[in-house]
Amino acid sequence: MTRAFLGLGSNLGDREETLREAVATLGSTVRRVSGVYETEPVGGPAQGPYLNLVVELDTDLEPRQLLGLCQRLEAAAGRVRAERWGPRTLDVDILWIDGVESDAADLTVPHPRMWERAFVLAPLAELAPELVPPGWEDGATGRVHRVGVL
Ligand code: GSY
Repeated sequence: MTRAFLGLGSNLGDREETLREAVATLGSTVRRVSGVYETEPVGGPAQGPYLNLVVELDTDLEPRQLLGLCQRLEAAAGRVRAERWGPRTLDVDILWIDGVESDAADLTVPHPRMWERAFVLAPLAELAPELVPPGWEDGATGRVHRVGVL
């Protein structure tokens, strides 16, 4: 079993319910779930605020199988790939997998932009502070506000 962290975000439809269903689908592989954060959109066109959280998994899936699972969760939430960095019902990113570094075009692990995004670092810091650079609050992009738990 390997520890992995996924970042989930939603800014269309019933955001909280979408996140709840995705976490429920991950089932017994879920070890811990961070708090839920209301976050300012980073990148892309003008769009509404996101709800973001991070999930810690204990998984026996290979990285590419985990990527497939993330994509199936997005499809199940009705995600339509209309616009790069545009609004979406659900985004599921692999952030980190213990012991894995991958530079493939479709699978970069650790996630290449996670270190500069407050909507990733704030929830990740709750679960794995050792992965988060000290002083990240000063450099990370986007305002975030913890609104509770799922
Ligand atoms: O990369 C994840 C999708 N996404 C997000 C997000 O989840 N939260 C915020 N706050 N901004 C975002 N921009 C993109 S793209």
